[in-house]
Amino acid sequence: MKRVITLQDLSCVGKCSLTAAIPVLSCLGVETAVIPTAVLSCHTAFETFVSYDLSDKITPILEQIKKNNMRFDAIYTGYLGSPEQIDEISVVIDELRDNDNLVIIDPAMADDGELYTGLSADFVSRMKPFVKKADVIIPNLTEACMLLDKTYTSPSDFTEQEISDMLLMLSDTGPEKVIITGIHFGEHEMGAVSYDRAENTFSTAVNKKHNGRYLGTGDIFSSVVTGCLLEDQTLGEASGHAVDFVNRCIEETEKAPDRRWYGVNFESCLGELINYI
Ligand code: PXL
Repeated sequence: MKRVITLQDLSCVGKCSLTAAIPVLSCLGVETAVIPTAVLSCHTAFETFVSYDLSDKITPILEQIKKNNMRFDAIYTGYLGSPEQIDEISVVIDELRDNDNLVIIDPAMADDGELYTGLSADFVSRMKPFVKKADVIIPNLTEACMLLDKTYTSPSDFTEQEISDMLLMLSDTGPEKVIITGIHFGEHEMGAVSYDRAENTFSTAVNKKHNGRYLGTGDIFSSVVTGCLLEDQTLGEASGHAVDFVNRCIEETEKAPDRRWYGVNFESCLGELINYI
């Protein structure tokens, strides 16, 4: 069984980051270890929250991991709470990477053209060199624009050529595989585009477009991709499964729209992940 270590926050209420990643990866048949980077009372899109930064716990945890000679087939990072923490996590990657494991970075920091509450331009500046360390990066369209210093207006303003160019530019900075999520295809469809430099292939994954913002879907998307890549699927296959799974989670959540801020109802769909492996 493959073993991943994922570094992201633990939000007590509002399913996202670790509370979304662990069940998804487990259902994809991957052993999931964690380093919680912060504990929050809830995710930052709720009106109020408290956040306890765990940056000073990361190095001691890493030391123990090294003393026990623990090895991971993938190192997967999600939401990180502060620019300084990006530097700490960078060291974890350097220490845990070997010739065979995969480094997957979801530069979770923004959506719909805006940084998440509490993050600033400094965070983006630190994220730019950080993503170069990855084998795979999974930004949404807003995050891709921020990483490339491009202006974001609306998803419908980007041409197919512009998005392919963005994939190539992001891959040129280091990561062999790039997926950009939140791409709109006409009025009724949305999905993700990806580029694999080793295979020299582009792929597109499309499903239904849903109105409104569903928090935590980026974390679920990246977790499905991580699990599927560890099952030796191609980037295109992994991205296709992630698009389909997120669509199913949103469909289930639409049945109970008042729950939206608590994250999507992925629990109703977890059993379906078995079909992807
Ligand atoms: O889903 C991304 C995410 C993860 N973790 C925390 C967040 C968010 C998005 O707002 O606030 C704490």
